[in-house]
Amino acid sequence: MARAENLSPNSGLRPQRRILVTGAMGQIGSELVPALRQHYGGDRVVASDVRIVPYQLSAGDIHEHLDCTQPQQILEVVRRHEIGTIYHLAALLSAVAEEKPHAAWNINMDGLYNILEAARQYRCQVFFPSSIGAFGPSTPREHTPQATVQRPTTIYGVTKVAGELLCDYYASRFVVDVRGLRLPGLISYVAPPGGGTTDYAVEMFHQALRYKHYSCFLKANTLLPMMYMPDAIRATIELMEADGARLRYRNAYNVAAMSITPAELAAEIRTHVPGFVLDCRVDPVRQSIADSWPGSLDTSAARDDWGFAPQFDLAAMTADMLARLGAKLSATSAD
Ligand code: AKB
Repeated sequence: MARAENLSPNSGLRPQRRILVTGAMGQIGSELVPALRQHYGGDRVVASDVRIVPYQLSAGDIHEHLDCTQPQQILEVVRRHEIGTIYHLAALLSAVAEEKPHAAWNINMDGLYNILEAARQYRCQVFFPSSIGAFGPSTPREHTPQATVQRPTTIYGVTKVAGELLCDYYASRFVVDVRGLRLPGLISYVAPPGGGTTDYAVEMFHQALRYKHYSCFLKANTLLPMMYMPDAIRATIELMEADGARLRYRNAYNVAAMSITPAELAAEIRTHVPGFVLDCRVDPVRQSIADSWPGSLDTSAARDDWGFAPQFDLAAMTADMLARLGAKLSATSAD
């Protein structure tokens, strides 16, 4: 689980109304929801997803079935639970979006529009997860600036750029307190990733521990920005608690903790799992998505405006990930 206890001192600013998380059963939501419950109290957080909850809810945990393409459902949940903050995580990731572009537009764009409209009407704060997918082949690839060319060539990227612009518009036109991160690839041992291009990294850890062998769907030298999930969860909550007057950007801030290739990740894993073998069976769709994305990001705006400071580099992330995933896999196989 993300370590919410590591949050900075200004985390004492607690919102009075409840917090709604959409897409709560996804890769980020699976760790953000427990972190928010730990930080603000379990009765303050409403987890929602269009999927049916497969697990036993702890006593007191609030869960709603919510389809973000249905505006009335959102308004009803926001009204009934007195929501003041919405973490809007429900979205299709890059590779799945490319398979289903119409669904991607519907879920990623209509969903965001409906959330922003509910936020406008009920004066909610909103978190929007943008992505490195909001950049494209004409963006400077190294040390990609905060403000730069954004002409993505994937439907996922199109929805992320349009989403950033819509967030900017609601912030300036309707004074909605919208905040966002341009997330890199996220590495986590809690929930399996769901259809991203950077998911190779999570798959590699699973396969290394199970079989000491992984066939990667990207070329071994594909450089992409990444971050360990505990850093992403902490950054998300810190951004939402930051002094709004200091935020120069309402679309989304560049964040990342490392830039790595599959070969570099494999070499680091090999220091803990001797004999681990990486080979590559390249998927042309996901390779072309990765080739259109930055290799590294300039994160100085996030550092300057709200103190972004990731704690895990490649070595620290790999050691923690192997220890925690290893423990989880052993516990599962012992069941
Ligand atoms: C994906 O690969 O689609 C996501 C992302 C970088 O936005 N992890």
